Amino acid sequence: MKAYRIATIPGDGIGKEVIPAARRVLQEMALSDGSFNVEFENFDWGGDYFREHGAMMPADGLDALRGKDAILFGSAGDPHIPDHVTLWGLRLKICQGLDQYANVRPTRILPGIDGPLKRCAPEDLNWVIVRENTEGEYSGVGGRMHQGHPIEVATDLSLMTRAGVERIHRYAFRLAQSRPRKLLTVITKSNAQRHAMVMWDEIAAEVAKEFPDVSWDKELVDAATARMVNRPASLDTIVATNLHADILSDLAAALAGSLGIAPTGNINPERLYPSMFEPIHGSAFDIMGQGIANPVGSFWSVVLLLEHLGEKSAADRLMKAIEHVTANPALHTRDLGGTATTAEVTEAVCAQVSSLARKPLTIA
Ligand code: NAD
Ligand code: K
Ligand code: MN
Repeated sequence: MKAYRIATIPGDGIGKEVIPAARRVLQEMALSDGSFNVEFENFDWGGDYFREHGAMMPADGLDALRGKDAILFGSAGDPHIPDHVTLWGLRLKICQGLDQYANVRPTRILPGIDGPLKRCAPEDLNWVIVRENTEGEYSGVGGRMHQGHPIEVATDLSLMTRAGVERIHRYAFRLAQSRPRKLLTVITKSNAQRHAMVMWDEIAAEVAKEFPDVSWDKELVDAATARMVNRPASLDTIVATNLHADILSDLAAALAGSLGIAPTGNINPERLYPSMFEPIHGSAFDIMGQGIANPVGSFWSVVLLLEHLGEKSAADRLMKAIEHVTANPALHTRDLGGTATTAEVTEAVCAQVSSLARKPLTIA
């Protein structure tokens, strides 16, 4: 039997609550599927590790991840450590170190969940945002001079390479091509950012020629926020820079009902390195330790992980189980206006997963 080696990195805050829940669900998937197995290795990296060792993860941590088939990640962010230290010390280190350059973020309105867009039917909001995940505004290039003095200067350079931009556009066009509507919107800000973003636009137009069957358009990032609210059905696949997509995808998640639902995959498309799957949310300091975090974003991330491993039928079964559970308001956590706990939602999804395994799938 196939055995997948999965690394789990719960990290900080509610990551420690939702990733054990996701691990339980993935274990249940394997047990009830019967055709594959999962071997977990847990890494307790993050804020606690930092307090003990002075780093978010060990220096040779990436080596421990390289041999895995996939990684399940929670969140980096601790109330007592600056955010840029936790993020750069763990999540960005892994994404850049394992060249997970395509960050893929699907958004849909799941059954039973009301987004704030009351006039929007679920079929009118079905997006996937592709985020450039290794360079751009988060290249890490920059510095501070004369710190604390009146003449202080600080920079964070948005560094873009032709190779980096070309590969993310090609990934996005290919993804758009694989979806029914074959529609791609390229997000830009080339009116104000006249060097890197102009190159971004030019390369989009070049790559577009390889995909004559994909219709594409361009939208400035600020206008894109309004378009997401006013004309959600005009969008399908979206490609944006690291910072722009970071912001747009939190908006997308909120429009679909909650930040607690949205999943993502940090993908190395060439499969030279393992890809990493995580909910898009962070440590949620305001609710951590209470057992009320919504685990759906982590479960949907397991769906993406299973798809990545080629376990399509298991992925479909888990997605059906998630949708069955979201359709029941009694199983909504507080972010969705309900009172259910993380544990209750986890149990319900596990029960549904094994009941779907026992009977043949029916078309809803
Ligand atoms: P956040 O996503 O942690 O929380 C924003 C709001 O959404 C909070 O009110 C929170 O309660 C709510 N929320 C988020 N996930 C939820 C869930 N599963 N269920 C219910 N409610 C949920 O964002 P933030 O407050 O801006 O950041 C907190 C920390 O997390 C910071 O240290 C930040 O740097 C870090 N962070 C890490 C990642 C990551 O590791 N990928 C992503 C975002 C933020
Ligand atoms: K996360
Ligand atoms: Mn973010």
